[in-house]
Amino acid sequence: MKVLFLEIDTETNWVVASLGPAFLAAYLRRHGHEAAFCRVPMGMADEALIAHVRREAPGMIGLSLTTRQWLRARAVIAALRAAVDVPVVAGGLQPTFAPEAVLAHPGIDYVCLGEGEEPLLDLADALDRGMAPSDGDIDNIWVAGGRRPAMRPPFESIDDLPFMERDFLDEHNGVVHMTTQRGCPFPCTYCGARMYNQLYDGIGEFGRRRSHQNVIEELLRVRDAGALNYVIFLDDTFTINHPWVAAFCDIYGAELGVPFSLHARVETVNERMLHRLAEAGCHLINYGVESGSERVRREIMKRWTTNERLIDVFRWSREAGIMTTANYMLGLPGETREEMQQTIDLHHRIDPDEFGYFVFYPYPGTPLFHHCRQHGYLPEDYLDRPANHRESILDLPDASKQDIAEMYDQWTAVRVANGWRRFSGGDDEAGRRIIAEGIEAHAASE
Ligand code: B12
Ligand code: SF4
Repeated sequence: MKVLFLEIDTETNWVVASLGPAFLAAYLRRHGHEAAFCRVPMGMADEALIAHVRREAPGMIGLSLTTRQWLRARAVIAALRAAVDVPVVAGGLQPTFAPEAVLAHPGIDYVCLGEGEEPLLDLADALDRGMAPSDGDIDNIWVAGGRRPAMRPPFESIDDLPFMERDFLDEHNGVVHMTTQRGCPFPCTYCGARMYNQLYDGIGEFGRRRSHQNVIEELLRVRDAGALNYVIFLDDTFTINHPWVAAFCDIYGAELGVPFSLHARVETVNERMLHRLAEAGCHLINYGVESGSERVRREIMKRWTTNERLIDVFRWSREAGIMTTANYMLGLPGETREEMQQTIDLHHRIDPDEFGYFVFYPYPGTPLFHHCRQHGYLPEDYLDRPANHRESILDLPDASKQDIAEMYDQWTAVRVANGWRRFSGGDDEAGRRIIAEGIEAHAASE
């Protein structure tokens, strides 16, 4: 059977690398099925998508959904299903942690809970045999109108999974995406990803890592097939296992040595590791800073690191020759306006090369989602509102929507000043021009 995966874009100016579907497609192809990919960019007319789906004539549509994608996805699927009769299965974070809401939507026939390789294969096999599965037939697959299915354990050795299908990943100029692990051991209360641990609690260990050989083999294969110029490691926390990272640095440095970036938590790195990573080719590390208030991090987010540690790690990274990105959040329940200001103050002290700032949105399944529901901070119709990171969806007692919007604007001002400083090289005229061009390009893309 042919499974057509749709990637529902929610942004005009950047595209998402469809890692989940790239894994699923590889698994389906290994087992004799066909897999195709279709990006649904903003502005794509329903008629164009319908025509494309008719041409592809899939036996099933696969949707991979984060929370942000859900609102647009359900409209797209409604239009598609009105015209084409093809079963639709949805998987990923939103279907896994808000399955009832997703299945309540006409047009979605099945939801896959958690890891999708084996359940999707079972579903494709069943449909191929002409058997529409019903309640309880396939573990992890929740049939519309049925009951929550049993869960199978996570795939035991992720080395046994086939490598991602690169035609799903929108890669150009030898810049490639990689994952070396699944799962993150930390307990951050806002994090959608860490909820997989809970989903598999008592069923199997979700945290797994690939062997070095397996990772290097995939990269060598990419290099042999074309170009390999830069590797983006998208693991939640690349640096959690020091012996693994040390051996990786040796092997990667010797066999590949092309520059790479990764995500890390400051608690999981030290000066020595940063130097080893730099020698192996590490060019950029994305760190989650999240808040400048130790109280907010400790009491609200369950992140216990100190501001001093954050400042040290950014300095050590710079000294090792690694560029840094810091990510921040604002507008969490219980955070005051003063504490949001402390985040901007800390930003100036750690002085990263680049940064991102996001208004908090409570993702389904997370402790902060339940907290917001219990306290009435989240509006009843939250599923019908966009899940973006520019304005707050919450009605909070400690900071108003206006407070959060003003703090967001302050971040934007920091961004403009930062861009000016970085790109103008001190030349004011050049800085003004770059910012004007940037604003124009951004306006054109909205
Ligand atoms: C890499 C990454 C990105 C990349 C690429 C995203 C992508 N879709 O691949 C980039 C940088 C572009 C990105 C951007 C953003 N991201 Co991001 N990202 C991640 C990250 C770190 C890893 C994703 C990954 O590697 N997955 C690996 C694959 C194998 O796992 P998977 O996607 O879960 O897929 C498996 C199963 O879910 C299932 N499955 C998935 N799809 C389907 C479909 C079908 C049909 C079936 C049957 C099964 C199935 O099977 C797959 C294989 O087992 C996750 C954290 C995480 N660990 O999930 C955050 C995460 C997904 N991102 C998140 C967020 C918030 C964002 C942004 C909104 C950030 C921002 N503020 O701008 C944007 C917007 C993305 C969007 N359009 O929604 C949140 C989402 C929370 C939520 N509930 O929606 C996460 C969970 C981070 C977090 N800590 O909370 N992100
Ligand atoms: S460290 Fe990152 S991926 Fe891990 S639980 Fe915290 S936010 Fe999630």
